Amino acid sequence: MATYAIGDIQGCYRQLLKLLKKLQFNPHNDRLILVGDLVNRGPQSLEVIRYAMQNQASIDIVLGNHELHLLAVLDGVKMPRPTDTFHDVVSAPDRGAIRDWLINRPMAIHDQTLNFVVTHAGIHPGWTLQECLELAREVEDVLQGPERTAMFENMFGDKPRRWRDSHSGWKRTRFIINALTRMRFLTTSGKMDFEEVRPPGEQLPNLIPWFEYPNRKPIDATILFGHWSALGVFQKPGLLSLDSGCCWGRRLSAARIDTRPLEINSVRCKKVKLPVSVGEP
Ligand SMILES: [Mn+2]
Repeated sequence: MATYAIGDIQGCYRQLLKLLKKLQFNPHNDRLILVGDLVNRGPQSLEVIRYAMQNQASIDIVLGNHELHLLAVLDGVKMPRPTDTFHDVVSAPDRGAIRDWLINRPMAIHDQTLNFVVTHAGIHPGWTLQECLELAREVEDVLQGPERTAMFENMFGDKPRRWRDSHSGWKRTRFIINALTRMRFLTTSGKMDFEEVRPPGEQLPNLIPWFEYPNRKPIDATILFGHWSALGVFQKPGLLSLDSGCCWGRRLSAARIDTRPLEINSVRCKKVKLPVSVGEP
């Protein structure tokens, strides 16, 4: 039995199958963690979701920003954007089952046996592991409860940018969602930034990657995340990022995470044609 993690698939179903074949992934024996953004940008969001649903006994996912956006569209709160390519999900006969499955997926996964924690974008530097898991749970409770649609109505926006334990209401929910699914950099004064997408080293001088933030609270587990295609596959003690820009014509990557050293495998991807041109990411 092996445990693998795969980065942002973004509707690239053929590349997913190619990578699983290369890994010799066996859903009856092995386990697979997907770091979110299974959907959108690529051509086959519906097939990716259905594959994860059909194999949910062996596949765990965390929700990414694109799943939350898709859910907001499925709930009728948001219109699809011109760049969205998940119309196959929106018009699928099983969209209700897909919505019900997605709203019951976690925002964070902590595996104590293998000692890793997974979120789509990372862990805010001001949070301990326990705080991160509790805050993720707060969002999961709203997603699974009667306030879900209201949450989507209040989810979009960049503020507040600074974490306070005292944040309450939708401001609090929005911050947690933004930190778990959209964060890349923070300013030197501790505000999350959502504009800069380039890799560390190319950013504006007042920005610091979340994982390099001074005095970041120690996390006693390896943090697995995606979302940052320009960062690519990136390994440091306690960190593993896996978004290697599949839909941007780069690679779809997997790590075997139950053995050391972590073994990385990947397959090449074609750049997908979007309905309107958009810059990476
Ligand atoms: Mn993302």
